[in-house]
Amino acid sequence: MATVDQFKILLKHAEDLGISWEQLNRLKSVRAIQNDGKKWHQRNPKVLYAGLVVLFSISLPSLYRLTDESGVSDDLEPHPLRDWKCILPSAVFYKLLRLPVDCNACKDVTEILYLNNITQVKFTEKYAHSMQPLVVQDGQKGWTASKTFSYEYFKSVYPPGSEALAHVVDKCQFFRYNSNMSDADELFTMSQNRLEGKEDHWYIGWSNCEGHAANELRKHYKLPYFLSPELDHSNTDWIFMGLPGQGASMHVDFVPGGSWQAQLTGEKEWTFETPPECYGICPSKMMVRVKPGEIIVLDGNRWFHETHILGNDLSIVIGSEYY
Ligand SMILES: O=C(O)CCC(=O)C(=O)O
Ligand SMILES: [Fe+2]
Repeated sequence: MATVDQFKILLKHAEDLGISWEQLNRLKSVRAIQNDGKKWHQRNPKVLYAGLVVLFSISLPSLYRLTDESGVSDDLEPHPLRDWKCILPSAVFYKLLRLPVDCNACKDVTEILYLNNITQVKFTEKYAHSMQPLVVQDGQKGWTASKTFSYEYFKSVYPPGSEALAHVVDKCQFFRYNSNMSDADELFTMSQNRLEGKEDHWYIGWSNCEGHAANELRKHYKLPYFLSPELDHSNTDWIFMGLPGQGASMHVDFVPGGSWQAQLTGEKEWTFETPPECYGICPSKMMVRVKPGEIIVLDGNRWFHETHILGNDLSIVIGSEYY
């Protein structure tokens, strides 16, 4: 077999004889020698690229499990996907990595539908897995949450210095959005002025991954009546709370299914934007104002969405996922 140096000398002779590099390159034997001289990654760039993509897709979720997944204790079982809702850095990666939406799923959606008295069968068959966003106006029938949940109530469920609060701070997810607030500890020790909107704006969300507090909260709400128990696989619920003004900025979720969110106090405006691959096929933008007593149902994995709190009241919602 020729060494690299011998090969170079051969090339030089060929050049002296007026044989061009292109002509030489057409010879199979020359291409084989060139290939022999290359490192494995130079010879197989496509395999290398595919491997990197697979590795990245596998390791990204694992990274998030290590750093962000709620450790769940007591009666709440951990679920690898459950607690990924709207994780901001992941949302940025997910925007790049998400699978393209099949635009047939949104081509017939023209507006957000208002429904009342919808049966579990109809909801499951017609809407549960669709891209049609809904507002179920009688969704909180029989709940006491809208009368009970307030900033003070949550503070009493997670009193400063309590184990419940420590657990939430250490193990549950906390989304600060644009608020300068690092965890639930800070949420419940903010000044009265900030609480009342006389200082910096605040809007946050957290997952109720701590069993005892979750059980206390659940005395006041239940699985929305239109959701069949077969769709109820998530033990973790989410609370989003904050002042009138900006809520969550535009993002897509990375959760196992559709989401429901019950508006307990205040009014929240949702803006939906079509995934870019469906521009011109699906509605580019839809907006809806959700009022206390209503439940919005949406597929946040496929619609880009953002929220704003309108009116004068503190917005408090409870929600979860179904699949
Ligand atoms: O309630 C909000 O402000 C945002 C919630 C959200 O993005 C979601 O439920 O996916
Ligand atoms: Fe979201």
